Amino acid sequence: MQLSKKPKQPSVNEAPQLGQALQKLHESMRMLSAAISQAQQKSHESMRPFSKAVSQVQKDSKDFAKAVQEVAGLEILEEWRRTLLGRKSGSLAQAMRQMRDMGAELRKALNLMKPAVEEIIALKKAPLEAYKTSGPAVDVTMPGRQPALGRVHPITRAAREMIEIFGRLGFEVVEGPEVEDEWHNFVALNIPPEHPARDPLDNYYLDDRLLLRTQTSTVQIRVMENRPPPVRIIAPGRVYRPETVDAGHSNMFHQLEGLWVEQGVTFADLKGVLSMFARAFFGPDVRTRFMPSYFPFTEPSAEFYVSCLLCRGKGCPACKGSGWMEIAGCGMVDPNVFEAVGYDAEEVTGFAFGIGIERPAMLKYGINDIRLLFENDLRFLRQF
Ligand code: 2U9
Repeated sequence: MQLSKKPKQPSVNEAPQLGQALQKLHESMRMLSAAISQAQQKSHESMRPFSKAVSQVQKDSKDFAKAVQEVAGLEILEEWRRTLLGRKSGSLAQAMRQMRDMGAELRKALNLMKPAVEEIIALKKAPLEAYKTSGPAVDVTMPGRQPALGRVHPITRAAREMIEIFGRLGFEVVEGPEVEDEWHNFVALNIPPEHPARDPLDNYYLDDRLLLRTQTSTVQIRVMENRPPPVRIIAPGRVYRPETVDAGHSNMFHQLEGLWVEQGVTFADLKGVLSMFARAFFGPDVRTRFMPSYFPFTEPSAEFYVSCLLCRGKGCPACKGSGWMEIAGCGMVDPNVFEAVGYDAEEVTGFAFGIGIERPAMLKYGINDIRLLFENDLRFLRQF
């Protein structure tokens, strides 16, 4: 935190010189007391004309020495200056005017006392004056500012939970580029040139070769191109598709795709992994079902549903009365995909799945509009 350069409120006995000046004052007070008692023993000093002034100095200097450390205002300091050094009525000033008649000891004591008092007043005055002209730098009585703590975005939170669950099942996280070529986004995934998914209007092409990836399968293709089986990986990340944005659709969203390739991997393993995932993520009571489907990169293919979390399967507007919500697509990796990456489809089998992260996150955290996730409105984000 950058503090202003204003002086801080002067504290008692701040300057080290003040301590020394106070010692000098005490020394002069001791000398004064000694000189007074000496003079009293020698003669009837108390009857001398200056004795009244001297005892006033003795009293005032004692009070001053006691009080000065606590003085925190210029007015009070000025009062003390007048009491001791004031031209007309200051007790020390008056006593010094009568010094000619005094003995050497008394004179010495008063001569030491005057500069000590002056020094103390000057030392106290400087910070008080600085404080008066510029005010306090910090109001130490104010409550401190609450540090603004960041929070984990609900998408990140959901992705981390998913990664953790698949991690327990032995899946490794892999990442890859968001700008892809047609080979990794389409060709290697068995999506032929005439397939509607490759329509330029359904993709964000950057030029005639590159596009923003539409799925994170591209990362899994890259892994298989670079290492032999077995692989057991998940690829979380952003994907892009031109969509009309509404409460349920965004043109950028997040996916977590999984791939397990090894000798003897079956559809039963796929069902087991996704069912375990659903129970771990949504709770032990969630029910699951697989429905036949079609994707170019898997054969056979299925859609994976969980019982509606809002109506618990009874049927509501959120699940369009069906009691089920689709959260993933999946299937056994198509042999053409294995061929594209140089894996032997006679040797290994594998399953793959794709989970959109937004939908399960919205179901789990009770978010009814996908746009809330990307508007960065703090009133929304602070709720997580
Ligand atoms: C490789 C081979 C096959 C991944 C798969 C799906 C089915 C799927 C959707 C779910 C919701 C996309 O986010 S979504 O809109 N995904 O339906 N994804 S099978 O299949 C692969 C992946 C990698 C090498």
